Amino acid sequence: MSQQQMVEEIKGWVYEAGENIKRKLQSPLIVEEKTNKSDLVTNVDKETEAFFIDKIRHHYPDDQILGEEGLGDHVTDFSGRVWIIDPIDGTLNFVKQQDNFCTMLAVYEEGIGQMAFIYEVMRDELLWGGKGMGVYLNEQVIKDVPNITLEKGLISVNTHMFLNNTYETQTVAMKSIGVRMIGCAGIGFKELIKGNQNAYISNLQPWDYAPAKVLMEELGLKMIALNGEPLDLRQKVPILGATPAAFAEIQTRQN
Ligand code: 2AM
Ligand code: CA
Ligand code: CA
Ligand code: CA
Repeated sequence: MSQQQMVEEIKGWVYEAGENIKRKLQSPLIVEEKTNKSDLVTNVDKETEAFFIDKIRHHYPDDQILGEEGLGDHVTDFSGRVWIIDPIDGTLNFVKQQDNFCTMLAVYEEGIGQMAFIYEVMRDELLWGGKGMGVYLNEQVIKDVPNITLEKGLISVNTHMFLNNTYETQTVAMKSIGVRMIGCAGIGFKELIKGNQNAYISNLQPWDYAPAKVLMEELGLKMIALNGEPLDLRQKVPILGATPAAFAEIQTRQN
């Protein structure tokens, strides 16, 4: 199967997952706390992860699966093909707003991103693409992302990092024209890729940033770990995603 055919197949799964999520929002959610009151999981997170895993196991039985809710494999080794799933990204928004969340999926091979899907279900906005195949917003190709400077754009920062001034995020944010805190990593990166923001900074798990990394690399946008470590899909890291111009300015401030 060609990369193009595989992408079309996965897009079908993502749209189907979106339809299921919207339908399930019409019934009461079963909500559980994970580590604290702002770290939640619902039946829809688990059911959506199970939905993707079922599709992957059926069509690609030899592949490894890393899913946030733990229904996949215990992946320690990123050799071969690995699927990375964030079934509901922005669960707190999903529970409190029934809006501002995504469902996300990435396919990596030998640790290198090949395809990615960030679907903002309630806006019916699917950002998708792959290595060497370009990036699309629904059916519209994204050609060049405007290289917005730190001073001329809006920046998106994780609330905790901003309030604690981690990595001088307050100083960085004050240089920009405004700060946005949407509470959903997928949307943070999506707005950067759409040219609506100059950067996004947050403490993230692999499933939060893996899809955006594929799409951003394809578009020449920058992503690094702010702790200076190489990006490793095994752990939570402080992530900076940015336009090249904003990246250079923020990097200078870190040093
Ligand atoms: P999630 O909803 O899939 O857990 C919220 O600021 C954003 O950060 C969301 O994209 C959320 O993803 C992510 N996030 C990562 N680690 C988190 C945590 N421990 N608690 C809440 N949100 C977390
Ligand atoms: Ca979560
Ligand atoms: Ca997430
Ligand atoms: Ca999630």
